[in-house]
Amino acid sequence: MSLPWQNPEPPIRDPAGLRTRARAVLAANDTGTMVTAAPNLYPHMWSWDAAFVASGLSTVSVPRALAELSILLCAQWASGMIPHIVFSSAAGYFPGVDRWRTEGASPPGVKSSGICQPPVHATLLRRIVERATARGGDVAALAADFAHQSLPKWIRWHGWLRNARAGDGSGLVTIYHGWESGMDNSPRFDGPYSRVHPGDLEPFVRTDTRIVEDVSQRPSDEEYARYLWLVQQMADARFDDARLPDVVDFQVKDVFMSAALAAANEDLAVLAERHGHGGEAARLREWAAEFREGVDGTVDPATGLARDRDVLTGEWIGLPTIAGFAPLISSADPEMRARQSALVDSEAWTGDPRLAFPLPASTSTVYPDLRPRQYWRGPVWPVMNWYLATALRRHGDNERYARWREASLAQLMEGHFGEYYEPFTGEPLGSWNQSWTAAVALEWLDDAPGIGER
Ligand code: 2M8
Repeated sequence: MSLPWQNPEPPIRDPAGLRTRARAVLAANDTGTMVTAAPNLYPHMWSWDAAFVASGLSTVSVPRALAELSILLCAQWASGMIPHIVFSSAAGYFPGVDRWRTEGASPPGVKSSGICQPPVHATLLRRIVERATARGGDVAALAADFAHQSLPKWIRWHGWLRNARAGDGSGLVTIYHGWESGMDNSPRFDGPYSRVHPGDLEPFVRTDTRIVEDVSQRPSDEEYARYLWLVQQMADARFDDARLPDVVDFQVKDVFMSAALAAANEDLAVLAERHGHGGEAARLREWAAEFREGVDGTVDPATGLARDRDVLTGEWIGLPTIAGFAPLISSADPEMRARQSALVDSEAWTGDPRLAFPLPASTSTVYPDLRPRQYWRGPVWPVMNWYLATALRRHGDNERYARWREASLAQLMEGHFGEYYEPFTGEPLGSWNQSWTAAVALEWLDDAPGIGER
């Protein structure tokens, strides 16, 4: 059968073929200094993409993986924040650095955005270091040295999140833009965005819809106007952490980001103990506990899903999105984990018989306003599935991990390395040859023991 998105490349026939092609995608997206998030749509480094990319790269070359994280760390702000975009010299992405007006705030010589993304880095760094340690020799020594040298920077990053974004002790990170969540236009944010009313917005011309020609796969112009309005509000306040609560029209306690931070604090504590910063471990574990409890406390007893909270209205946001499974990343409560695991297997999620592959979509496939082709409103995201699966395995769930691995590899054999996939047909959508998709393909294939299992 010829499918409309059939790959012009020869079909991938086996895991070895998938590995070769995934490596080729990362090599082609490598500018020599950074692996861009995607060839055309995203010609720069994105913060959480870089962490997944580094992990995938470490299956090929640990030094190259560590170099990727070094570039990201070079862009860390004096406050400790790691920006969500580190710009390369390429043109063609909007909003570019000029729109962000971060000069003077970002380190000298670095062009960056002024907001952040989910803190998955320490979790993936631990994975890279453990992989290198298992290999032994020079690579192990290099990774240990990198961990030792970079730990203070990762700790400052977590400290900034704890103090600037969760200083209220709620164990929940505040985001000031949907882009900070990484799940830009998820229905989670429809309520908060409905209260963002762009004022005197500088005119803009989008580039993304020139590259993804089927505009229904991307956010609408109305959504973009709101995104840019928030950028303008923050740039006008010079991204001053103390002023943001007073000036930004979008403020959400992000449960998924908080779970990622809880897990990453645990991982950083382990790295600190193993690599010469043991005195920091207790503080990192306190943060881990704070965010773990914060996330557990959001779970809706009626649905079993974790919720975000709109800071400006005080309302819970309990929509059925993949973020509702945040406790699978962070929770230590066996009952909570069992309930969430049963839920993820249900017909509203991976048990939906209409799915092309039994993998969780970004929004429940039975949600009445599901948009199966539109970005974070319905498609399946390979990077999310791998991240969640590794969290499941870390907590001993080898069975579900194995099932998701098999389904993910079957999905990826299609060969486009799509940014996201239509859940019912398996059509690759958004950008093709997306770096983090290639990276997780390499990780699934390598199938090293889970973090913390060594
Ligand atoms: C998407 O976000 C950017 C804005 O940051 C965009 O749409 O232009 C999201 O999927 C985000 O999570 C991801 O990091 C980025 C690059 O892959 O693209």
